Amino acid sequence: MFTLREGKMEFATRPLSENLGLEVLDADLANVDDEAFDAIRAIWQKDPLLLFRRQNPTDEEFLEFSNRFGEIDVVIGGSRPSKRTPELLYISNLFSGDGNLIGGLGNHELVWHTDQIYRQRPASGSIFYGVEMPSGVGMTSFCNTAAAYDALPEDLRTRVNDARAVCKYGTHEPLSSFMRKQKSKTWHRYIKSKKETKAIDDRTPPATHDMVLENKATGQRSLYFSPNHTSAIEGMADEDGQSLFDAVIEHTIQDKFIYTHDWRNGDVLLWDNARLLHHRDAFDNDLPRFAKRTTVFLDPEYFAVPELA
Ligand SMILES: O=C(O)CCC(=O)C(=O)O
Ligand SMILES: [Fe+2]
Repeated sequence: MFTLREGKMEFATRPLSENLGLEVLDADLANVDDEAFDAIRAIWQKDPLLLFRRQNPTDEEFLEFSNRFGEIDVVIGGSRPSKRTPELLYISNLFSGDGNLIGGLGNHELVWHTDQIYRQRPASGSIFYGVEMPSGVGMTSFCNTAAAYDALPEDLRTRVNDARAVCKYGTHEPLSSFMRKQKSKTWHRYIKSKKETKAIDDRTPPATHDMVLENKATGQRSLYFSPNHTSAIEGMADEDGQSLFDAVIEHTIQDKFIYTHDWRNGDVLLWDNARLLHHRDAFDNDLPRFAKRTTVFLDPEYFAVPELA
């Protein structure tokens, strides 16, 4: 049960792993008042990944909860917003009666990435409600880039501190040598029409971001990058940029910074893209999987926020 300490509401939590993640106990996201919200935001400030189990919010309740953190963005990449409510992204491999997929991202592997980094002013909080989720497959892993920043060797830290990455949605020319070998894993292969590919490219012009973010409230620093959406390091020749970027990726994506989530129906995960990378395994397309996601502009008074306006 939640408790009151010094007059303030607090939720009990338990760690999801040694590396990151907290499960918040006894919270009902359909019924969050100001006090409960303050308590949840304080926990999210401490840990980049929060899990709430056994949730069942209506769309209105889910949007209302998300909106407490800040304005909800309408995602403009290749994913599919719900037709009725564009702030709600459907992530699914299910088809509707008209033969179209009801959501985006299908059943394929999603390589390590951060959401929205390809926008100049990214909404950095992702709130993901797993409605119908197969267990043991299609698992989603998270990598703690705040812990990775703290563990940087001195020389790499100095090099990355001043670096700015040029980000382009699912770039055709990824900087990372790992991604260069995996070019077929970008979104391009899933979109058959040239017209749609061009439309996505046109509405996602390049953006440039500091590779190190700082939370002004807590002083915590984190690495901010996305292997699949980065095409260059500003002001650096391709070879030098690639050697820096590859070194940062190799340092960051290590088991000691990673938690892998095995989904259950009704799980809601809050992840902060300013402090996490994430990855999803492929899964058998016969298994139905359906989730709803919002993407929110987190408040810079409490969170590290890329590219403050
Ligand atoms: O399907 C998942 O588990 C994660 C999908 C994803 O990368 C996202 O919603 O940003
Ligand atoms: Fe994602």
